[in-house]
Order: sequence, then C-alpha cells, then structure tokens
Amino acid sequence: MTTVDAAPGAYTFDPATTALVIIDMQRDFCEPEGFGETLGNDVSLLRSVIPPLQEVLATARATGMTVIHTREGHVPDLSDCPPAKLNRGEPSLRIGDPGPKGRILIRGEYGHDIIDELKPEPGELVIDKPGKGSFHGTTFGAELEARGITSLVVAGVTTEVCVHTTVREANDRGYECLVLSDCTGSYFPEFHRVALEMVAAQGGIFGWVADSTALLSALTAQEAVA
Ligand code: TIU
Repeated sequence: MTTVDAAPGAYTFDPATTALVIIDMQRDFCEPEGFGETLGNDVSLLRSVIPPLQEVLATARATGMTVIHTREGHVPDLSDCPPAKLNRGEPSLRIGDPGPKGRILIRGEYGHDIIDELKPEPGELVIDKPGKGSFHGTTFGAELEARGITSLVVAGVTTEVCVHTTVREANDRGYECLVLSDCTGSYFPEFHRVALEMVAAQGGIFGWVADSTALLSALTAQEAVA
C-alpha cells in the first residue's frame, strides 16, 4: 500500500487497484475557440494544469497504474444531449454548432479531442460521456469493475463541474478518490479553491485532496522499495 500526505488525512491506496482518471482535458475546454470559450470563459486559466499533469501521467504510466481519460461530448445528431443542457445560458455558439475547431462538443470533431500534451497512449481507456459525471450514460463503472479498481486519483477540468460530479458519483459507488489540487483547474479560481475544500471538509465527505508533489513522492518511495 502507498500513502499520500493529503487533506483531511493520509490517503492510502494500492497502485495496482487505482486508476488515474483524467477528466476532459479536451481542446474544447482548454484551447481558444472551443466550448469553454463560447460559454464566455478565459480558457488560458486551465493551462496551468498541463505541466504537473504531464508529470503525473508519465509517472503513472512508468509505474504501471491504470490510466483512464474522459471526454465530454455528444453524438452528431445530439440525441444524447437533453434540452436542459443544450439550451442552457447564452453561449456564442451552442453544442453542435460549427465552430473554428469543428462542431462544438461533438464526438469525432477536432475540438472534442484531448489536447496533444496529454494525448492518450494506445491501450489507455477513453470514456466518452454525455454528461458532467463520468458514470452517467457510460461504461465507466463497468470498466472499473472489470479491472478491479477500487481507488481513483482524479485530475482534469473543471474542478467544480466535471471533476466534482465524477468524484461525487464515484464516492457514492464506494470508490476512494484523491483529487489532485494542482492538476485540476477552473475558469473561476475561487470555485477551484472552494471545490477542493468541499471534497476534504467534514472529514473528507467526498474524498481526499493533495498536490501532485505529494502523490509523486509517495509513488517514487514505493518504487524504491519495490
Ligand atoms: N468538463 C467540464 O467541466 N465541463 C464543463 O462544462 N465545465 C465548465 O466549467 N463549464
């Protein structure tokens, strides 16, 4: 077992039954002219996540941890996008509209795919999800069960939306979740801070929070022993 110095206390996990889950590091959220920007956000705020997450991803791969990527998006005919999502707010372009990076948040389009810096390797699972959470409308839960995964190290964007929804869904299903504070990001720095506090408050009501340095030193110490 490996132990990470985390809030609200030590997070103990077995790397063999733990998945690194990278949420929605897609061009549509992290680059200009995608879904995030059409919602009125400054997407450059998410880019600080990339360097530490690249390091965590490299270490997870080197130590043989399961790596899972998710992508938020919809089928081309939008049959999996309810009006409650499609008609929300006043975006300059709606989901499915043609944008500079292809149709906004549509599977198969350039903008929908994961950024080059965090490109999945062959053999890594990529879960396409129609919602904010990773379990709703996907095979994510079944894939975790098939692999014997019991703990999730969660990174990606945005902290208070898709990361939070996934962690809440996972916690209800019995998974122990560690959220990486510097590998998650939001268009709203205040929401990021408070979202992380919400995970670890009340004795860890949804899970644990640590930065990537704490995770990496725990994984490195474990490698030295092995
Ligand atoms: N992936 C994810 O968080 N989807 C969003 O729509 N996030 C926003 O913050 N808008």
